[in-house]
Amino acid sequence: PSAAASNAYAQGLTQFQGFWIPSRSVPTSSIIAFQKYFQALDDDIIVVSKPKSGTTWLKAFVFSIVNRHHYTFSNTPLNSTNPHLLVPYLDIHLYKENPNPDLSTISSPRLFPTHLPYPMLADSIKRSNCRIVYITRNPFDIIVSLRHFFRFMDDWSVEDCFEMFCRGEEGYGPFWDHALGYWNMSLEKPSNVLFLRYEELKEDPVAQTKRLAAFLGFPFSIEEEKTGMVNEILDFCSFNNLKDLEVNKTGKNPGSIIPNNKLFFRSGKVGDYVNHLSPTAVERLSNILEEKLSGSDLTFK
Ligand code: PAP
Repeated sequence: PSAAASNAYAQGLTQFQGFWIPSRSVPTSSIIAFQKYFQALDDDIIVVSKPKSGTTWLKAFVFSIVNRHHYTFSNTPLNSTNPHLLVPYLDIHLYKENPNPDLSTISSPRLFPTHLPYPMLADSIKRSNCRIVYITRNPFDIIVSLRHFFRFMDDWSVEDCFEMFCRGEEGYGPFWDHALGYWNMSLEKPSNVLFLRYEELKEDPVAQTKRLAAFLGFPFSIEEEKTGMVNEILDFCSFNNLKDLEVNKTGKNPGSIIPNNKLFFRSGKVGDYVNHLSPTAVERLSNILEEKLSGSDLTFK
């Protein structure tokens, strides 16, 4: 690995409450403020992901499902606003801009995305009856996606990213602890925590969309199922449709360090890692995962 990426601190990561936080974009003070002041409401929806696991997709998806009676596909704000601007993060945006933001004017259900691991969520979320949707993805594709994404600021090779990941030293890592936290909670409190996988959404989109909508408390009616609403939402939120919207092709979110919205849409495929990681590397990380996840039923293919 190159010197630049060989050390978590050199990448701007800070070890905080057991995880590596990219503290250039998420100062630990904004996490502390969120933990101290955030007051969850029972109908809040917390949308959680590790970077590059399907965040952009899930934000658009959850927004479209819960707002389907308010907007049509021609007037939804997703046509002109990138999902990250429309549904801002708790930690990266809201509590970074203001340690105690007024969130009371947001109409319900409030959607709050975050990359934070379960143990770092505000206690009020854990005590409330709100819903948490977690999306994860096979870590091999995450590594490749991360490497392409961060090329705008770091000259990492895929090997650099891979080595970091194997040590658990990536933003919001270790990956296995992040996933296990939400996995265990989804078993303990299935009506409050839903565990989704990027690959399952791709493989069986209709069933997963119905599952998500029912979990969120916005199930599809028989009439909606008959008239094709599930597929309309899927088509609207598909990689190709979102990627080709002008705002995502040529736009940039104001105030964001991400140079353009296009970066959120690369190839949107499952299994692209085979073109970037050697079989030896895949085997090595598979062994690490097996060890780290042993004792749980959580597995990644
Ligand atoms: P973020 O953490 O920066 O928000 P996130 O959205 O979690 O990134 O992940 C980006 C990945 O989701 C990219 O994967 P890739 O690099 O392997 O291509 C991106 O292409 C993919 N993606 C973005 N939007 C969609 C979508 N609507 N459907 C499927 N995949 C998507």
